[in-house]
Amino acid sequence: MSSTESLEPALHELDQLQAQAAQAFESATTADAVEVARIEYLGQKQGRLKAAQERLKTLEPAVKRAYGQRFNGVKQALEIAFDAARSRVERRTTAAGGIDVTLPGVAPRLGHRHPLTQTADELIDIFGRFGFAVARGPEVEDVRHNFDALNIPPVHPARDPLDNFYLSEGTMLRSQTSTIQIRVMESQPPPVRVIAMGRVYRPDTVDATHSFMFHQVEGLMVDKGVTMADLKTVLRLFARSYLGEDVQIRFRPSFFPFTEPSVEVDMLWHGGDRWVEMGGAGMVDPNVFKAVGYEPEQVTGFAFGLGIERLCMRRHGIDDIRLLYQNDVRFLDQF
Ligand code: FA5
Repeated sequence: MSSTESLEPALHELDQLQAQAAQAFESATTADAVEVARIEYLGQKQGRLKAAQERLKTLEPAVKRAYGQRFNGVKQALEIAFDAARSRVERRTTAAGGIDVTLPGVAPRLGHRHPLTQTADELIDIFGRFGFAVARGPEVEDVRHNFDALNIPPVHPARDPLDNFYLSEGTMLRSQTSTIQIRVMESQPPPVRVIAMGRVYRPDTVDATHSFMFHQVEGLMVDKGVTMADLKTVLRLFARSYLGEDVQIRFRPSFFPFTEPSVEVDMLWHGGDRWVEMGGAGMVDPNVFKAVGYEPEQVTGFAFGLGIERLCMRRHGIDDIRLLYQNDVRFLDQF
């Protein structure tokens, strides 16, 4: 074998080594990857540069010099490539305030709507299909909308300071969404077909089905010839849509100052062993129509107010209303 023959392949391998090492250092984006490349190419024991140096000993004296010169060039290029890679990943790390931005990211935990929000949205959907639009009203109310216009006179026990959250002489946190019936009728002539929902506040003692803050959905339909049969049909259809075809509801005679006649609506609780009150309802009292400037001889109407928490609890088999307010993700994750 002549000296030129053995030199050419050896030089070619040196060129390849340089190209591969450059590629490895350039594509390393983390400190760990740079270290892996360093060990492979510049490692003192088994690095590929070391192996190329060992090869020098096996070459004939005539070609040693040429090989040695090329080897020195490759060695220098590899050291420069390594230094560049190392300072590049270090810069990235410190630029991000000590955080290694080259590490895979932490995927954000995706949340979802609270079960009460889901319930509210579904109620809007169902009543929307029955032709009910959505109305809104303020949580801080005046006593006219919470009581007077609803035919609840100043001496009525429902106005007792111990049963309400008064903010001042004439204002309070609304105790029912029936306030919005008044606001809607004040702002438009009949016919009316709306639902309204939101938070209401009462200093009730907290237990499994009572809270001092809860949500109600109010319904109001006013037109010529609206009857109690319409009320019962709408509530039955609603209960079946939201709670399932097999749900049982019952109507009990009751009293509200703003409806006449009035009923209480109960649903058979999950487990089927007891009835739980879902809401109150009735035919709008003529005095309410008078208070908002409607003509009681011309129109009739029905109204209802249902507890959203209890509907949500019945639907999902939740036993305690307090679970809905604790924001424990182990609970909320289930819906
Ligand atoms: C009312 O609030 C009437 N405004 C309903 C009404 C509207 C009658 C229109 C006639 C016409 P009641 O106080 O019964 O009624 O409350 C209605 C529903 O709200 C109850 O059936 C229950 O489902 C829910 N509810 C009442 N108090 C609480 C409470 N402390 N915690 C959770 N839900 C409650």
